[in-house]
Amino acid sequence: MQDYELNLTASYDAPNGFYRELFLVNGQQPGPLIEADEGDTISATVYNNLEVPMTIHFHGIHQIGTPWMDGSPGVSQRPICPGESFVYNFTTAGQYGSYWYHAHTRSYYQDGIRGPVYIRPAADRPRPYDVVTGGNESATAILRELERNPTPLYVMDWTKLTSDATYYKEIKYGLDPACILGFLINGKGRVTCPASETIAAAGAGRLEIFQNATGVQSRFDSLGCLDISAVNGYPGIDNVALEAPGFSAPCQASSTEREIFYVNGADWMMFNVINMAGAFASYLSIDGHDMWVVQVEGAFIQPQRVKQLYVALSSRYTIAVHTGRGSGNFAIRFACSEVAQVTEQIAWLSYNAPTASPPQEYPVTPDVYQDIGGNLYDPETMQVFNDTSAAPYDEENRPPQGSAQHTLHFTLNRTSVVTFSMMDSGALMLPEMEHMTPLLWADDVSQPTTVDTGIQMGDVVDLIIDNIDPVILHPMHLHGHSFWVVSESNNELFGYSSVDAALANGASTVNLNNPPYRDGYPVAPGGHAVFRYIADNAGAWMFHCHINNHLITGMSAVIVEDLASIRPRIPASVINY
Ligand SMILES: [Cu+2]
Repeated sequence: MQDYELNLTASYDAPNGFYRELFLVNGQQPGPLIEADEGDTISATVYNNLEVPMTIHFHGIHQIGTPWMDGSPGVSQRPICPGESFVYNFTTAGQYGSYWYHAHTRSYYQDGIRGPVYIRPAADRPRPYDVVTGGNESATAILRELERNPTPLYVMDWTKLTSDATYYKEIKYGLDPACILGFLINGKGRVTCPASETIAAAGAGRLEIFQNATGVQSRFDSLGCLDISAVNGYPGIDNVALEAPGFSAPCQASSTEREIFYVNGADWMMFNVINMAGAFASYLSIDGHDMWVVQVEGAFIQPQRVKQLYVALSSRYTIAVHTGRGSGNFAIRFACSEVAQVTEQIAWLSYNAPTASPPQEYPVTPDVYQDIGGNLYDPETMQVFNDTSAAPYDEENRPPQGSAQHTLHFTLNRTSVVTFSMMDSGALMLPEMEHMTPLLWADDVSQPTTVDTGIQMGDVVDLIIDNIDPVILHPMHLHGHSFWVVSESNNELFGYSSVDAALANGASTVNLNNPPYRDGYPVAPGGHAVFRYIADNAGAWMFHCHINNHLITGMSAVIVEDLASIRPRIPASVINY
């Protein structure tokens, strides 16, 4: 049993140079690492010393047999009220790798309630390190050792206002809060204010996408935020920047600390990369270094050697990096990948002695692979990570063939400036859901965003997801399961009623042989994805977009799975909580 106590408090601080209220876990943000060996039980007692209701979701942990430990308010539990505590207790059996935990009430994880979880793989899991090292035994042994304690490399977004303040402005003024004050890396970073020509050059591609989709001419402000006032409900402002309507404050630079990773003589480093952001995905590259992606969302993969990794929102990747440059300082860059903003944060990979003073200059070297918009300087020769071909290294981890027992269809759609739906009906999950009797034991589970098609244990379920928005990508996350992405496209809707129908018509997007295995996956604007999973976990499971302001303005559903078999086992302590 791995025992943890998570003490949630509010504080006032300036991680990137600008003071605001924020939330901490055990006095820090992101929160402390929760670690275990595969098969261990984890117990985490959460003390809510905030003034807001809270639940903690262990993202990617399946909660097999303990759906009431999933931390979904109104679905798996009642929120932990201010001043109260709750014990999360669950097994890690059958799961290994990199996960995270975060607040699942409102958008509070963007205020700081987010932290990593790491489960060391069991000894008998097949590892792909030989592929990385070319069979060099000592190097393989080094990677095997590094795997015990990978270095944290967590990216998160940071805003000037709290998430509640943002939300209320969003609703009051009809503003899409699509502008952040910048990323943090491991909770650190600074605001830089690139020259307007630099922003314009890096953002040219996304400006064109926006203008083609909306017919509206636009531009970037000094924070790199796209002026989207023409498609917001509140006209006549440059953008929101999460400051105020009327915002037009110029970018102010800060000089706060950046994260530094000292190589310290090592030949290899291994990083657990986690996108803990609430709004934006990013492109990761490390100046002068290739990245070997070896693990994605709890499964080793056939390794890919790349210069750039698209880090989907809420997703986790483990990378091995050969640190053979000998000297110098190299930037680790996270550049926002979304249309809405050009912004970059860096950390340092340093060959200096840890006692030397930290590097200060903004790095521009011949080894830079991407600009502040994440555009590669040489896209012809620079390999990028390919999610589609990232099948699990374990060849037994393949989807069931044949027909699914249940095919559920979802349409990702912006139904107004400040509402987002994933139901074909356009229904929104309502905010008050968080405070209703949890669906796990509610008398009536029928709601406009509940999907109950009589899924029984062992059934194969296909989720067809069509994204009909012309601009916005939605990173979709399923609770309680991992799934195989058996079809995807970034420019075509699925167009069939089922995977069977697609196969019968020779659809080239379908892959039942060696698809990626994930618990979250981005669905591109105008594109689709089909997730296939086995119903092996009775419960009521959230399925939602992980962009916080989409989630809390409606883009969420609950899939009911054989509730009858699990209800008699729900502990009284959870129901009566
Ligand atoms: Cu979304």
